[in-house]
Amino acid sequence: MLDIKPSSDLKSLEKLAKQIRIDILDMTTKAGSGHPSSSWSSVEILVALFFGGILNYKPEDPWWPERDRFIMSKGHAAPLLYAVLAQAGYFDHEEIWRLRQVGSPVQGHPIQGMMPGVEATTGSLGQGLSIGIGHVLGGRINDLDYQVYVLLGDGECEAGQIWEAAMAASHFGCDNLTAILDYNKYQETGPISREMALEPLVEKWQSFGWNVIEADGHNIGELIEKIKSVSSFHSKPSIVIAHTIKGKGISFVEADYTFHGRALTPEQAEKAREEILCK
Ligand SMILES: Cc1ncc(C[n+]2csc(CCOP(=O)(O)OP(=O)(O)O)c2C)c(N)n1
Ligand SMILES: [Mg+2]
Repeated sequence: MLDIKPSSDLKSLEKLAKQIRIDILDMTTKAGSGHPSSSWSSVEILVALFFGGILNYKPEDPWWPERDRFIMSKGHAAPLLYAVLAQAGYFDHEEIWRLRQVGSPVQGHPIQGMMPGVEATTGSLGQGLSIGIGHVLGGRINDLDYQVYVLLGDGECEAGQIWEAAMAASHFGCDNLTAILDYNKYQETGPISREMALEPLVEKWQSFGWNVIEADGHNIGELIEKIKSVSSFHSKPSIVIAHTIKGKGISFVEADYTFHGRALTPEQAEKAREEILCK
């Protein structure tokens, strides 16, 4: 555990990102399963949101009505979510070692109510943006002023429900909704460009009535600045298209998309640890 407060300086946040990469490695290697490469892809995005002074939350009161909502729509990256929630103080860090154990609340995909801080049950891809819109509309009814953030995968954006939600969000003027797209250019079975191309992606989201910003998804400072900047856009939802590398930080995982959905062997894990710690 590192002693990191929300809004820590950039050097501390980078150190935290490294620690979270190690936690993801150790959790999935111990479990012998899971999605480490998908988790490593979004580390800096979650560090920016939770520790870069963007999300307003109270770990001691997880259901605080005015909290900002964070929905991990790409739910298979659950190891990352658990590692971040533990660092944020939602639960004891030791809990993360129960990942994927039979009877454990630290399930392979996040389940709302099982672990504090898990806002939504996800893992069946395509649903998180719709859940986010529900929070926006619910906040209006209840006169609550919060921001809603949804992390999407690019393969996930091949699901039709995403585009139905994209239409709905602009129709309902959800300007307190921000999607962040982990654009690592790969899904489970191969490159997005081959499986079902998304480009031209900026134009697509714009044509659905969204404000679109692009960012380097591994640059914490840039992510904080760009995600914060969207609050100045009124009447439209926003999306930050974050360019990332699947398996970021571990060369042999970055180079091989077939690592999706499998843990590293103990030997590979030692090599990965050296790479993470050396960078
Ligand atoms: C509705 C649905 N279909 C298929 C799957 C199986 N599946 C799990 S992860 C994944 C690929 C997701 O790719 P992407 O959104 O790009 O996430 P990444 O791991 O690259 O971050 C698929 C197809 C699923 N979880 N849900
Ligand atoms: Mg992807």
